[in-house]
Amino acid sequence: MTRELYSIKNHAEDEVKKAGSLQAIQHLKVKYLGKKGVFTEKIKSLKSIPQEERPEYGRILNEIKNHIEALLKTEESQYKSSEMERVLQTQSIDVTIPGSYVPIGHLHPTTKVLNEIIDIFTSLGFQVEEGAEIESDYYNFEALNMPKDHPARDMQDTFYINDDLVLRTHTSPVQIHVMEKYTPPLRVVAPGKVYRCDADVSHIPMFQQLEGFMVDDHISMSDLKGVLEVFLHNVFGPMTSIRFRPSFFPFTEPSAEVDISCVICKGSGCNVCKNTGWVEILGAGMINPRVFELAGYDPDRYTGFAFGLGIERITMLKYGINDIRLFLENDKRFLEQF
Ligand code: 2U9
Repeated sequence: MTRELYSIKNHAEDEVKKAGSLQAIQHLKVKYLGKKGVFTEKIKSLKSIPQEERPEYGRILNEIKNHIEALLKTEESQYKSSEMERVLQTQSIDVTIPGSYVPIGHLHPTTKVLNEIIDIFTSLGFQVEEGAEIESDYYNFEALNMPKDHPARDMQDTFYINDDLVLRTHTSPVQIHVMEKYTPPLRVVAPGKVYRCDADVSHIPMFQQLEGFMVDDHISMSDLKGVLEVFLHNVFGPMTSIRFRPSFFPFTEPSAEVDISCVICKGSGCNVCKNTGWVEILGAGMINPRVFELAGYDPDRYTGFAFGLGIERITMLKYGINDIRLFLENDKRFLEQF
């Protein structure tokens, strides 16, 4: 009986020796140790061995099975490590080759400039407030001293949603909401998209604005001048000259348009400044007491300044861009320059 076991052992040893590959070893593992393998079948048939021979037979079967199992294991790991050696020899990796380039995007130039502007105002203590792009006629016009049929409404060609709702033409409604919610002192900037029915090289129907205001006891035009000077010198450099020209807005009185010395020719005259040496950069003024009255603030107590600027215009002047429509074309040759 046990002779058969020794002959299986010899045959198995012979097969393992001649295997020649990892695959053949794995095949032998199944043949001898698998569910229907030679040793598994022998263990199953133990009960057919006469009882007095069974313990000795079982011990030898177990010994041989363990011996072949260990032999297969050793051979398997030897084949695996020589396969690894072969791969390392033939498929070496040059770790000095640069990785493959993954293109990543970056912020839009107007977003970069807007973030830069917001940083300047927050460093001066202004808080940032945002609001809805659809506004009522009251918040977009009436509360800003532009009653229905007032000619000042013609300054902003408006997209009407219905008789009472508009796409906001400026971010000023945000400041009205802020005044209704908080009491002075207030230092607020309101960035966001605004809409006007206008399109040419310097106008697009949706553009970005940043408006700001400061309200408290004793705020004067010199506060306005100081804040705008810090802002404009930060964006365009400390040598930039600034001038105020009298103007008119229904929500500010007095009002001014603010110019800076031309960023292209530094004031000597070019086609950007139409040979004047100056370019218009923003509008500003002292908040009209009528606006305070409508918001429920005491116009005899509080004064404040306000200003408004177009982000695309500032970006165009900062980078020397001559067509505002480039910002909306998504042409990578343009966008990759910033
Ligand atoms: C409140 C009171 C007053 C905001 C102001 C301007 C002047 C202005 C334009 C600049 C270029 C708009 O983007 S633009 O076309 N804006 O000239 N805006 S003062 O005045 C306010 C705002 C809110 C409660």
